[in-house]
Amino acid sequence: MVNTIKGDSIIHNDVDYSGKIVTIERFILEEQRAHPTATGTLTSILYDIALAAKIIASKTTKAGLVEILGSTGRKNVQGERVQKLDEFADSVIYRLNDHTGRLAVMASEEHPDILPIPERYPVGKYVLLYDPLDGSSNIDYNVSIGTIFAIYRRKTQDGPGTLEDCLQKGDDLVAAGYIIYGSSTMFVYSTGVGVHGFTLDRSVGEFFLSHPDIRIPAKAKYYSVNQGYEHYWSEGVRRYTEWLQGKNGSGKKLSLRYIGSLVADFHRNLLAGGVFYYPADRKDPKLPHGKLRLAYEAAPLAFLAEHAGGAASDGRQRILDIQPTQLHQRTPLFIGNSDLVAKAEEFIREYDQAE
Ligand code: P6P
Repeated sequence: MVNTIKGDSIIHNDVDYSGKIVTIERFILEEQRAHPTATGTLTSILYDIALAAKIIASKTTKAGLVEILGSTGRKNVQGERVQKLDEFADSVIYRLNDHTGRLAVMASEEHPDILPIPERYPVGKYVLLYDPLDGSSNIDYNVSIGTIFAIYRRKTQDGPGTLEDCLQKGDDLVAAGYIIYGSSTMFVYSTGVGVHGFTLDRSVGEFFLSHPDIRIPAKAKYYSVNQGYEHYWSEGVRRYTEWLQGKNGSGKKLSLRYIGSLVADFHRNLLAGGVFYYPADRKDPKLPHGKLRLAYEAAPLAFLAEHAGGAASDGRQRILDIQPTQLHQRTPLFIGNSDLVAKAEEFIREYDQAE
């Protein structure tokens, strides 16, 4: 498949989109046509997620106005306060997908166990894992937040989907993406053939192709890490950060940008070039592997990073090679420009004890 942008023409999968108003539905359908064996089921799942995104976006842009701010008073499996918008996003995504017959099982950051398809509905051949509203602690401060999703084929043959279906390596992803609810609402996804961004036009309620074939710029501009935890970092991570800052004659000239909302930090680095990292640190003995979750945060974003020409590692191995053993397991994450991710692995290899 050839994806090229020549001058002002946009050609993807040999379809020339120049000058056309390309909705997400049209683009996904064209992509489906490029896969002769495609049945359209994956296409429909992506439509359903795009619809969920429009519904969630309708609330995130008014969060300050409607009674949806603040916390439900409950705590999720991570022990974090569940914000009302979290709960709303979680139920919208589940309810738009539980009856379609396209999924065998789901799993969400907000629920301790897998989410079975109700017995009254048929099961399908795909698995959907999602973080309904990542960065939700930022909701009350009007900071960009996001939804992250990962789609696999089921591994079990039939019947209700199982935990095994949800514990798959990122290398086996068939599609992944995120929605960022910020100054504009964008839907960014990949099915393994390029990474493509769509921007929501609220006036018509449509996502339009705005960022075809996203590639991480070769020259990175930013590094993104919570410097407030510096004293908890390993020697390797500390030296890596100094290298990124241009100390000890590294010659790097990167600016620090850290929003504290994973999707927003990742999105900026994807478009501008940079590296985001949330390393293992010693600030919380209960979180020896850092704060971010593998299944529905690190792995789907790693899939996108790689298909945009970048890389993602836990500091020692490729994120997509990690075989999950628990649904909510956490992982250190270094993600962005390949050379910067490789450099992180180099410092960790040289200065940190192997676990
Ligand atoms: P810290 C938000 O709560 C989140 O899960 C991610 O979106 C974000 O990257 C990270 O936590 C920020 O964590 O410890 O830097 O506040």
